[in-house]
Amino acid sequence: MFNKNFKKFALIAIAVFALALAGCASDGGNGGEETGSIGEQLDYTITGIDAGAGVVRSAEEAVEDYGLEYTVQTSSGAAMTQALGDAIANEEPIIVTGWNPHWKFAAYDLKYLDDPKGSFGEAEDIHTIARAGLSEDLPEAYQILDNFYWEGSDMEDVMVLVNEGGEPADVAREWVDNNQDKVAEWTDGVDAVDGAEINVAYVAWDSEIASTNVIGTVLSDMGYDVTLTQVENGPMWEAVASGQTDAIVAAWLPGTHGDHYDKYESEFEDLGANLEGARIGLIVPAYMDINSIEDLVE
Ligand code: PBE
Repeated sequence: MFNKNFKKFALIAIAVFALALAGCASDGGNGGEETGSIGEQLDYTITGIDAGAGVVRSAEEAVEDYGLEYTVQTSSGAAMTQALGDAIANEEPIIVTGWNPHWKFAAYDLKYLDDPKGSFGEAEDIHTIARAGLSEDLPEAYQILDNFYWEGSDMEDVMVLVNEGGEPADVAREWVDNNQDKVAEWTDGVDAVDGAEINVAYVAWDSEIASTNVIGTVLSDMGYDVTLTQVENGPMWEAVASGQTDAIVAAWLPGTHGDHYDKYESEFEDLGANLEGARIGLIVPAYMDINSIEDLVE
């Protein structure tokens, strides 16, 4: 009897002691990764995307401008959103190079870090750029590209469905079918063609996968034989400047791609904004206890 009770007592004592230890670790500040500055927790890493992206270059500028100890780790847009999703699932800190329009704002509770030094510029527009001579060679396509204009919410609708597993071409088909009023404005007064070839280049950013597939579907419906060519950012600009591609709908201006734009400006034709009010910056989950890039200064 005594023996049994003693065993019980000992077990309870051990359990209480273990709980007390666990309590210390979780609110005390000496357990695992939840300790130290945000920089220490993140190994001073900002999760970037592809090295050619303007937002990565701006993030590197921010590191300079604010005197941060961080490095911007490059990978891809897909790797970034994967890392963001994993961090949020575990309620861990993460800082990503991000932008909108983007499905991640529909999927997660996120915030931009304030950027008082303006490393990421102001609001941006996304422009359509045509190669030199497109208006003479493919006048109908030129007209449609010139008319192409949609809202950030339109682009996000497409992005959300692609993120949920839809094939970009199928989702674009569905969007075009469901938004014939908008598409009719882009094709208004334009004659259909009979199989002329057109190439549109883009980078595999989720936003540009959406826009390029939509404009590709519209051009295809107008009779074009459409090829969408996926490239890196620098080569995309080179391609439209040299005439290797006919057009891009992925030009983020004036800041994000301003360097590429300035380099080739005389060699292509800027057809103006196809979307207004885009933005880039450093983005964190809303549960993180920081609000400004300045909060990363140590
Ligand atoms: N982005 C999406 C691109 C432009 C479109 C913001 C990732 C960039 O940073 O170059």
